[in-house]
Amino acid sequence: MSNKLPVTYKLYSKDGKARTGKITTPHGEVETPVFMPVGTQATVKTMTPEELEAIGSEIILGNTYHLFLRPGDDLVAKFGGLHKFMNWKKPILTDSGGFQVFSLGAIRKIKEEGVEFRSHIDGSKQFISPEKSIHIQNNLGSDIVMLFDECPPGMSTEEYLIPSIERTTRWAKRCVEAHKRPDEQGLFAIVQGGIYEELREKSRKGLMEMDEYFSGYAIGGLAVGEPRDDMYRVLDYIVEKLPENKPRYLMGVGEPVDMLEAVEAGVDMMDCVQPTRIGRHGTVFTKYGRLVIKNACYSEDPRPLDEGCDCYVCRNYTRGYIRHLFKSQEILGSRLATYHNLYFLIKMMKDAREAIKDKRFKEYKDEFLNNYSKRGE
Ligand code: PRF
Ligand code: ZN
Repeated sequence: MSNKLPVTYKLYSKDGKARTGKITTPHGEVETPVFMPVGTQATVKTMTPEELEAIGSEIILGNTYHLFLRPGDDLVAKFGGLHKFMNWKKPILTDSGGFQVFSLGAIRKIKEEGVEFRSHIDGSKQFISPEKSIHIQNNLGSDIVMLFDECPPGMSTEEYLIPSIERTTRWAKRCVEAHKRPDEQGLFAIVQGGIYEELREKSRKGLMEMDEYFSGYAIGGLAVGEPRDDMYRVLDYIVEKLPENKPRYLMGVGEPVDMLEAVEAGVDMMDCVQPTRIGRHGTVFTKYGRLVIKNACYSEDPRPLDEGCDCYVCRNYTRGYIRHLFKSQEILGSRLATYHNLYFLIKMMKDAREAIKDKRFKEYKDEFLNNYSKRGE
């Protein structure tokens, strides 16, 4: 392996612990902090790659678990990898399957070797090990490959977490050894440890012994049912202990309030299915909080979804029209709401970057949160 990692980070500026920077990958650059739309099944649901580019997405996610089950990573490799398969030319990060096996595969058995589960598609018995997860991700050809980890439930006890962290650290070593394309795909390690600071530190230390192989670090095992304050406390504790010259990625967090807290603690990357999922079902983000477009009060509302938004949807369509689309179960409703929600979070992160550069992040965050909790409309 050459000593130059394929994914690198350059720090631009700091305001407190919040920071701006740039990640460089084989498929281009990403300005951070960044929100990453989730494209579980080789598509960000309802969005074409051109639309994703139009709203300023610089990187998207794919999922090892789903693509392994369908259409299969060998098939994706035959198309030249995930970028070509789905016609997305910018960076892709793939999650390892560690989390999806736990949240979707109803029947599962965790062993030293790997995890047994049943496919959510046909109920067939399946197995993913650290080596297999990396093999699948090598086939998918993502720019950033996540290590195969265990994500325990948010309220797990220390007795449960200690052996779990130790196993995740042993799995990390196996992932590093199994990685066949270290010059083309960067590896990100995942710090676990639940809500306990000592255990977060234990996980971080174990992983950082292999730091030379890692292009970045993720914080896993948060936003999985623990109280909000515990999540904020853990972030405040652990993020600053990660290497300053590598990106830090908070996995599975997409609620605006949590995202800004995370940025304040020094997080650079975040992803979540929430904006696309709630959008498809008619809930949209606005400056003054969430809005459920199906509600009767919007039937004659001539305003855009969010009066403060300048996205394509808000420049061209009314609440009344979009409500009609949802009531009539027209696909365009889901498309427009998804488009706006993703734009909203990407714009929020862009504004956060500007605020950090100008050393006024705290003011930006307080103003955003003050408006967001108003429900004034
Ligand atoms: N591990 C992995 N993916 C994840 C998580 C994790 O802990 C989470 C937790 N919020 C979301 N996605 N591999
Ligand atoms: Zn909009």
